[in-house]
Amino acid sequence: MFRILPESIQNGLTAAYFKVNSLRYNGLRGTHSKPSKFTLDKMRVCVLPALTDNYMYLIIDENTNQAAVVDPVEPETVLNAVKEEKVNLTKVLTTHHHWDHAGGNETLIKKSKGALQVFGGDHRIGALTNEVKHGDQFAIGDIHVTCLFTPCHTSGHICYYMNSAGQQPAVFTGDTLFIGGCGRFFEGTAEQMYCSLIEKLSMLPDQTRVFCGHEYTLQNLKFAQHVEPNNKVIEQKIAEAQAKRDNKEPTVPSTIGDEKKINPFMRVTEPSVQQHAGTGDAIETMRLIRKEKDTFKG
Ligand code: GBP
Ligand code: ZN
Repeated sequence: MFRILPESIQNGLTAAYFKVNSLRYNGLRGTHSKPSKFTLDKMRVCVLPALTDNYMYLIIDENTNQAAVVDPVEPETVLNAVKEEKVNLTKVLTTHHHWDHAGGNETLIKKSKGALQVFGGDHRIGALTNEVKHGDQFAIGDIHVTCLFTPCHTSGHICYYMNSAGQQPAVFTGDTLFIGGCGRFFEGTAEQMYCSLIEKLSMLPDQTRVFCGHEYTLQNLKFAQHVEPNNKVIEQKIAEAQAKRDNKEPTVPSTIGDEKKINPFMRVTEPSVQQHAGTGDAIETMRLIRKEKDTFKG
């Protein structure tokens, strides 16, 4: 029903494809991961590595050739990808105001040929044109986007949930949900992160692809294993992630279903995680494991 294949594998172009594209997108500079592409039926997602461990995402509706970019901190890389993919970029989706996510907005707008709308949930986001709140919807061609208000890492954090008639959805989670972990509580409480992760993101369909803001997977899974040493799915996910990182491949996307099996912050209602925290209360568990992770060295 649903197909998700890195296109390099799909097309049998592997190394050559990556080399050409990483040179085009990033010049000769080294990057933390190779750029990659995933086709979710009619929705194409280009994973664009930026800075030391950030991800930007170019999302393309293949029906209309309309595109949006999530957190374009490196505008030059984004514009090269737009040119390469021959798409019409019309929207910027900002997850939160931190400079490593929103810091490229103004330059991208100046350098971009067409007009761009900038979506986000916080006044501190540069060049904001469309302030959004929980439940707001808009479209990228035939792709439907729903805004999920997920405060805690920052007080105005938004995740973007996307689906396209009868096809596998995706969610862009910024610094709220990482693979195997979550963002630090810079501007919020354990109650808010509980609400964001358990009452909102966990309710999305299990097959929803998760594209997060940073490549933190291996560090996160080390902590996950410390919390649940007997969880075999974590062990499996570490092996998969390690194999990808050995090839400089991104570990995104995960799925909501997988996160519910491995991510301690998505599992604060589970007895095993509560036992580690030494409490029977899920919100208290959230508070305690986040506090422990703040200084966890692995
Ligand atoms: C690591 O490299 O493993 N644990 C990280 C350390 C998001 S970036 C870096 C870190 O703390 N990263 C932040 C985070 O939430 N990590 C989750 C975790 O440690 O479990 N940022 O760049 C961060 O949000 C930022 C920018 C912070 C502006 C504050 C301002 Br103001
Ligand atoms: Zn952040």
